Amino acid sequence: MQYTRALVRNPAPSFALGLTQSTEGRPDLNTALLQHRRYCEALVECGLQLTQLPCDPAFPDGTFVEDTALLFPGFTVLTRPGAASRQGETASTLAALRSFFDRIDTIEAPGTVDGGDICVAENHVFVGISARTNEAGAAQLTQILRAHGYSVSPIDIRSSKTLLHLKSGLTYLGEGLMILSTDAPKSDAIAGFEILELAQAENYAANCLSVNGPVLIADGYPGLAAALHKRGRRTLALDMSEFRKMDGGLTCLSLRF
Ligand code: CIR
Repeated sequence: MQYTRALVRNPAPSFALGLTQSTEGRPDLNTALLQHRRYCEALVECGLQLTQLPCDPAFPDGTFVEDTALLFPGFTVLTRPGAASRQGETASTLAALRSFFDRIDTIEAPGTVDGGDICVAENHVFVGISARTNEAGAAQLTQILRAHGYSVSPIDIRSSKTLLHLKSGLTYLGEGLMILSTDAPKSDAIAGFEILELAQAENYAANCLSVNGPVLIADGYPGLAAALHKRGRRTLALDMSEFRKMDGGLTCLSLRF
């Protein structure tokens, strides 16, 4: 899929107060801002025009914009994030989306959906059921997606102690290629794809992102880089250390469309 635009949001001054299960320590705001700037530059290098969402210290996790909406050609779904502290982030996402989309569906209570749980592979969508995306939210989303001609498979990740979201451990890079961490469930639903399973030491790198050809990968994961180069894919490696400390990855930092 070719993208022309993305929504992004700078890390807020309160970034270090966000939700995390990581034991890697407190992130440094200035380093996070530099890493975010480099991430934005990489998106521009891939041909995207960026829209900056307003940064609000009331929402320390607000930089992880992916969780607040799902964007498809011609329609969009405003999510209802599973963490109560994040539900207010959608208001500014909605305001920005109104400039670009006529059709905006919404996930309603008691449903919750985080964008990080949604993996789109061509016309098929994998919906992670997690601590953030509940069954009611998944059911609402499934109905919306089917009405737009997408097929949907749920993947339950609630038994995983390490995955926050489905895409923490499974991402689709186009051309039939799926990247999997060792802790991603081996669902029958992904049987038709080429599976590239990472070594356990590279599990964090499973969250990677293909943008109009180049693949954005986290810096420091040579196994994934080599496997992608072998398949003729160009990679752009980005230092993600400060976002990793807050359980975030490459897909989380933007909404592409
Ligand atoms: C959170 O726990 O909600 C944030 N600290 C991290 C969200 C990462 N988002 C994503 O993977 N899509």
